[in-house]
Amino acid sequence: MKRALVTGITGQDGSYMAELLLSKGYEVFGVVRRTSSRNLERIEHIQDRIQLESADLLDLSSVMSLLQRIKPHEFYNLAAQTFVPASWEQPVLTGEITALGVTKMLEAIRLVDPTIRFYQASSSEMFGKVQAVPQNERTPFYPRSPYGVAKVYGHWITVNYRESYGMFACSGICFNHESPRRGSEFVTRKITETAARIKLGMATELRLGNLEARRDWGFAGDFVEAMWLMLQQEEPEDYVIATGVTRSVREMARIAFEHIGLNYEDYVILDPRFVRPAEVDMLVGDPSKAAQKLNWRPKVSFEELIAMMVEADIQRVTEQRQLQSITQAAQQRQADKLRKANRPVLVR
Ligand code: NDP
Ligand code: GDR
Repeated sequence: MKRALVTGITGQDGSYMAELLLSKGYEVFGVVRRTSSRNLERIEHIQDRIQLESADLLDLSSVMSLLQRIKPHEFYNLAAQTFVPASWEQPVLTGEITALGVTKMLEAIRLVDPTIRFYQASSSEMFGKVQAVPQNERTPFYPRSPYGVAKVYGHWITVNYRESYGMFACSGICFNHESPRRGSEFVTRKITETAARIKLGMATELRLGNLEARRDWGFAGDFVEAMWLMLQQEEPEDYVIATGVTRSVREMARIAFEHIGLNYEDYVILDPRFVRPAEVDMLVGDPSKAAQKLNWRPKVSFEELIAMMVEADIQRVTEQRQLQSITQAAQQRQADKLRKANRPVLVR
């Protein structure tokens, strides 16, 4: 039975990757970092089928001991500080995790077992101020944020370990990919979640930054398949993973609101707090190498992706609201009981 180690398993891609590996019969190990409260919502449904191990990208020895004990065949490095605006607020931490963290993972493999196959989660943010349209594996990088700069380092150190030590190390240069499990701070999920709250009367407005930014958005479930395929090839190589279609944030908002019968213009407010110090204006990938060599194609369209996310958020917000009203009703009953018994009531 093949064994795989996944960093970032509590994140969006980690959860889809774990599902994919389980479906292919792998024994799946996931790296979690210690937190004071539980953070396993995305993998709760598969928790009894995977093994969670404590380690951190900042701590080389913790990863080395894992590799010695687990002896994985494949290593998917999906962990990073992933939120671009946070990389201006915490540039050093972003560099330590997202850049130098990759060297630590590669060093751990080199020292423990250099035959372990390694996947690095590179990003279209490396193209930043784009030098060609569309972007492919040969397009020069011009990152526009501390996050993008850190990803360029992570990318080249992966190439370098492949060339220096002959390791099977690949980078997937992935364009934006989303899902109902996307973090709420990223623009797609922020839009679908707030649209759902507006529809259900729990919010009245949606504050956004640059509506004209364009991205190549795909479905995370499709993208993890490409990552897995890269590690099944005879030769380690880097691949652009994208849909090849670019859309603006404005279009994204329009389609999400239309899906629930609303007009985005009635709710969206431009808020300079969400405008970035340096912006990536337009990204669109050329996935032809992945199509030819991996036989990979995205299955979910942009419209299907938005519909999937909006529907999931409507269901989630409805459940939250029901839970809230059940709790409020129970509190009210308890207060009434105490009042009847002439006992003091705690008012919150
Ligand atoms: P998420 O933000 O959803 O998940 C990030 C994961 O990294 C979380 O599990 C987080 O753990 C973990 N992590 C962060 N810091 C550390 C650390 N020091 N040690 C161990 N684990 C850590 O990201 P995605 O799933 O969206 O992205 C996966 C990877 O793909 C990332 O490397 C990202 O940069 C890259 N990428 C993503 C794209 C996208 O569109 N989604 C596109 C291109 C690249 P915790 O839960 O504890 O915070
Ligand atoms: P990105 O994703 O920076 O491309 O990084 P994000 O969804 O945060 O932004 C996309 C574009 O939307 C514009 N935007 C806003 N963004 C956010 N978050 N909030 C807003 O209110 C808002 N208004 C407009 C942004 O300016 C930007 O142009 C994601 C992450 O997953 C990275 O880790 C990954 O590497 C890249 O995708 C590819």
